[in-house]
Amino acid sequence: MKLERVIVREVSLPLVHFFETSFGRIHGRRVLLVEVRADGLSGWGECVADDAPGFSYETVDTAWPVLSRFLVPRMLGVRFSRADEYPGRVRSVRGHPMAKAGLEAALWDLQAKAAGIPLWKLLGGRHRPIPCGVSIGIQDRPGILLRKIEQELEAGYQRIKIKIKPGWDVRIVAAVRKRFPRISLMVDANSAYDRTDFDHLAELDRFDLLMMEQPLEYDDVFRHVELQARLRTPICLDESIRHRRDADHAISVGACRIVNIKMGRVGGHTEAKAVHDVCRARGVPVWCGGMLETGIGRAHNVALSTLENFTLPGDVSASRRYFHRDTARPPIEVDADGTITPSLDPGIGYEPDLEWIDRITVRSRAF
Ligand code: OSB
Ligand code: MG
Repeated sequence: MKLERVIVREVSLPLVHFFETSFGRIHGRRVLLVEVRADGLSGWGECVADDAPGFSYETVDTAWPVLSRFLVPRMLGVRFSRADEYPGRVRSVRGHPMAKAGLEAALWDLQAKAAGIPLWKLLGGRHRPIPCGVSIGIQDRPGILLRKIEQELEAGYQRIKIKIKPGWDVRIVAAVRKRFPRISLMVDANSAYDRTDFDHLAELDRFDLLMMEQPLEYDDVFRHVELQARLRTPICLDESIRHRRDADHAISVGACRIVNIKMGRVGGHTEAKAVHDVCRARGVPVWCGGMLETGIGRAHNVALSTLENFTLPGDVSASRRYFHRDTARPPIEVDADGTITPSLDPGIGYEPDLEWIDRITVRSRAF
């Protein structure tokens, strides 16, 4: 296939409800959608970089020029047969995994469509229901959080993750546990703590949490080793795992017992598969993280989650939790048992809603 055209669109959507992490509160989402065309087919990907450099140094406004100037030109007009050739072509571009992943995702979708098979199959997954959890942000009051948890449990979600930060942690988790003694519960600190907080974090051990996600700085694997040695609760790393070597190193030194895989954070499906494989070989379970994706990105996450070692419920949930109208059709929905069954259609298995995408596009560039 020869890549004839690449279109990058920035879309902007309000969130149904604000989302707050230890980085701050957001009310809307800007994302880049990447479309690649060849042989009359279109492949779609989503770049998950955010408006602000909180979770990552990347933003929408860094991903745009990196895609335009350095990534798209390396693929345009190129004859390609396999999406996993792409990482080699962009290897000389340092970093910027989210920008890279957006384009790579579109290439995987295109390859799967050209082969007439679902993306999950091309990635090496198995058709099975994907267990889903939800991530619930920091709220103005504990009562609001309890109500939200109740709603999500009623919708069938299999695991609840709550965001924590200093001042919204032990007291809040205690209140949640008191109200919901037996649910599968975990916390995500998004790097909000440091080594002076170990005694405080150890207080969370008594709540029987499924895991504690990324308590310390993204570049501090060393202190995660010390913290994990002190905790009964498994540590799961998110921000710290940038690629397969990070996963290998973190597991080798005992910095975590679980790994969160986000295609955007590690630079694309090829690297995500490699991280998955490293973890599987070491007996470390993984789950698919989320970045408040719209439907296109969510569909990719569903496909990735069909790989064998994705054994824990992911942050792969219904689009309507975040957006009034999705970029994909049908919108990504979760069954009453808290699972998503992957589509059997070719590629990502969902259609981009072009009319809606046009309406929410704030800039676009065709190459
Ligand atoms: O750390 O997992 C995270 C959202 C934005 C940035 C980072 C994270 C998150 C979430 C949301 O927790 C997960 C979702 O998409 O539902
Ligand atoms: Mg996280």
